[in-house]
Amino acid sequence: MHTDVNELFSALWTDYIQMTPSAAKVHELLGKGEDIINDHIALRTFNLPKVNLQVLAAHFEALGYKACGDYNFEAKKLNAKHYEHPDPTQPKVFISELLVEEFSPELQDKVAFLVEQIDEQALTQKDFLYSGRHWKLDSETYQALLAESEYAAWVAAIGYRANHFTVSVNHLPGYDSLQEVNLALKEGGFVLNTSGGEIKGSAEVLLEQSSTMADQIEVAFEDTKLKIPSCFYEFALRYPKPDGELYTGFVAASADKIFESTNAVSGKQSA
Ligand code: OOG
Ligand code: NI
Repeated sequence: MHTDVNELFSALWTDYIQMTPSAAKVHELLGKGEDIINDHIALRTFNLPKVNLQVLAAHFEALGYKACGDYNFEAKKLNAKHYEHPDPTQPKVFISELLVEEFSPELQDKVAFLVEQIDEQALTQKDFLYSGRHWKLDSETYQALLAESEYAAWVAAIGYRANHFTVSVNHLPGYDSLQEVNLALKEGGFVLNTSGGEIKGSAEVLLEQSSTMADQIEVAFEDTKLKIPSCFYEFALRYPKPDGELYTGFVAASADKIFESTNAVSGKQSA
């Protein structure tokens, strides 16, 4: 496990921009060469005891992070929690897990077979949260998982790494609204997730979010290579609560749509 928060996020970022070439370009466009404050990052996993949400969370808890909110996504069959660090300038962390037992016996067997292949020791190693895939995967298994759950297929193919980083628009110089950020992104040629509208949430729920659609990158399977969705970039604007402090939670209805940023863009799915 890491002993330094900044070192962990820096390693997560290095891995993330390798998986998400557009993220470096978005960072340059919005940050104009300066650092950008991250609102949060997100990670995904399966709820099997060996690799569940808690196993990932332990890496953040060791750095002082505390669980702050629980979320459930009934249709997608996911649970999630968010974590906060005592230093509010550190990114929040959103971790979700797939409720594997709610899927077909076939999916359950396939996921169990992947998870069995992880070396137990790897789970607590420093680099686990950006270590990618720990199993062999063929394209047939990927497609079978994809037919039942886009999320299951994503974790199977992409593995353990930041699914997205999120620009804190509150801390982004030169932009006063999420509309302005979205406009700059579209003018820059980036494709936004329009599920549930370009902007998810509102001032009323104290959080507005938007995101790019995940990059499509070539991923190697046992039998072939496929161009599939990797990771995306998110943008968040938070509003103050009645006590004047910015809201720090998430909004389940909005998160439900953000998950769809890794859906395949039609016509661009295969290599
Ligand atoms: C997480 C989706 C939810 C948010 O900020 O609401 C989310 C994911 O896609 O893994 O990131
Ligand atoms: Ni997010």
